[in-house]
Amino acid sequence: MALAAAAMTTSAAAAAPAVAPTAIEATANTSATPATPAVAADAQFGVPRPGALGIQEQVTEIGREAATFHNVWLLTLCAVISLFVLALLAYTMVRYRRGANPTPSRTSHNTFIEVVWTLVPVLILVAIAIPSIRLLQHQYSPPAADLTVKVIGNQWYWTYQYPDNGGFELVSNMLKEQSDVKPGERFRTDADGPKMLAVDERIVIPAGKVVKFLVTSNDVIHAFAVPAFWTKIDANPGRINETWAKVDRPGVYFGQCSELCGARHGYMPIAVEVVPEAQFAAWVASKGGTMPGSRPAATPDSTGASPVSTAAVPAAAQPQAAAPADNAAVEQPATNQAATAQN
Ligand SMILES: [Cu+2]
Repeated sequence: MALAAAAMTTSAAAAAPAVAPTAIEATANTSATPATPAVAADAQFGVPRPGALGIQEQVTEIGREAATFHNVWLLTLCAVISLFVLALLAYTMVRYRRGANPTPSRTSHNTFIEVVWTLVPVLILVAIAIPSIRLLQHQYSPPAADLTVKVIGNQWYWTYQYPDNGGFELVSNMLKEQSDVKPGERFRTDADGPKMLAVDERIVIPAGKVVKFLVTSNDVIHAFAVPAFWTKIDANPGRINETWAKVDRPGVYFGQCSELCGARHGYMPIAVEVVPEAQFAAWVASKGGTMPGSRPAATPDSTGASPVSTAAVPAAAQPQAAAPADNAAVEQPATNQAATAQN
């Protein structure tokens, strides 16, 4: 892999158009990648745990801030208000029942109480609004991105592009169970992840780096959601939405399309594999991509201005060329047609 990466670097340095053919070669050379994933899925993190209560364990700073806001502040506040109202109701029902209080009070105004029951809710809302707006501000002012991944929703699978890394593309389909595949076809193992969540191609991102996700769709509205990152954003055709994540803990984190998008909406899971940086570079090389730092700064089309547009040429060239090595991409139309026919 290191050799492949070095070869990529030199060819990229020589002339940008040479990237695509070399990339194809690199992909072809490493097409014998084992079917089992490099990182096995975890039973604790990034998966819905049977019988567990509450929100998934958060692995981003934003996620931890949001989960704390929810678990510590909102939940406490809701519990206190509910208990207070319940106690007030119970006291009134007992203390002022007809038997104990035959002549009811005819009071219709009490300025003090009216001021209190107006001010207290206002203060409660302010107490919720301040941490809530602070959280939104943190979510919507991300630090400068170290890596950009373009996420594209399709009926009913995801494609992922790496514009900063030569523009290679992954086609990610849900893995079928062993009983549902023909002999010789790849099926889900426990290392891939739980049933209905495991995929053949995971998004791989480096640990401890700010990753920007540009999210869009090819057909209808989907939504890119990874609960352990506190990330959920719509994938709209013709628009690009942006979200981000900085995950410190290596591991595999699962999500699902979270916008009803058609018959097989429930069958387009998301799996994000977070790996140490060196491993990420090796993975990029194995996909025929390059690391941004390995390009010469003087290259006219280097990433600086618009990573998306500079990636256009290799992005168009690579997936088709790499497709024979990627049976998921070849299989895809058949899968969808079969699914549509079934439904
Ligand atoms: Cu969808």
